[in-house]
Amino acid sequence: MALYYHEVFEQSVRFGIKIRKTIFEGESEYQRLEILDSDRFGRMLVLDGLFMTSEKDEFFYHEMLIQPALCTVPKLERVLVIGGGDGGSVREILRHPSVEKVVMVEIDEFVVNSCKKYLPMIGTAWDDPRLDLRFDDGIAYVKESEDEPFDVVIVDGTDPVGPGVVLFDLEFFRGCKRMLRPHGVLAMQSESPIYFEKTFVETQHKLAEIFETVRPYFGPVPIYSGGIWSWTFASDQVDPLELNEARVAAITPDSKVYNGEVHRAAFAQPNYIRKLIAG
Ligand code: SPD
Repeated sequence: MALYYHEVFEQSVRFGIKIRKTIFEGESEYQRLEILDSDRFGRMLVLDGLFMTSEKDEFFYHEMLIQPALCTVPKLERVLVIGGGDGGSVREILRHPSVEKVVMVEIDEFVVNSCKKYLPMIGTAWDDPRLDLRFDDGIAYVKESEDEPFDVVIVDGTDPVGPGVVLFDLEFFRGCKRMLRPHGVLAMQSESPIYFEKTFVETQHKLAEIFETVRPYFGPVPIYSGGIWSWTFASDQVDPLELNEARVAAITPDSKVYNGEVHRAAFAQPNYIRKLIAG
């Protein structure tokens, strides 16, 4: 008999993926973690019953979270990642040779250790000497850290439920901005505009209170239901459509999704999204 794992959204939508077996399950003080093996997507990470990433589709998410910011920021040396426990984001960042240092602040060591063990095909850059991995509270870090500011801040968090809610707070966004150099760019995952419409819209509005330019961008992520996923780009000085063509050309041959055309297309806004944001 086929066995499906269902992500249930507000008791109105069920999205199911056929599972071969559970490889590992456990619980930290923050969340419940499962590593599943599926027919279609290979190994998958599930946190608190929500699909996070998978071996076969992770590039849709990680390339699009990282590359638009890194291919537009004028100077690219220091990058901060909040969250990102599976390692896909730091892998994408460390593809750029100009990056000198990546500070990754992940609250849950159990997620990183489990992903290192069971999803090594996603986090392939854990041993890169440019990575400074810290197990700490990202909210406190951006509020209090005395570290040198960054060229790019990436927020690779979970959905806005339980502990993930604070990653969508204005105060957190102010902290992220505090950690950015004046020419810096913030890029974050900003949820499904269909299922998390309120979070998506409020995120645009909150960021617009503190950044000159705020632009959502879109793409598919097959294991996230709703058809399209959103990320958001925010900066005081950088236009998201002014690409650093040399960086784009350098990473395009080894990217599965990202190239200059995909970048530009991702920033196109359907009319219903424009209306949502305009209120
Ligand atoms: N619906 C899931 C949204 C989770 C976004 N973050 C995933 C983490 C992958 N690094």
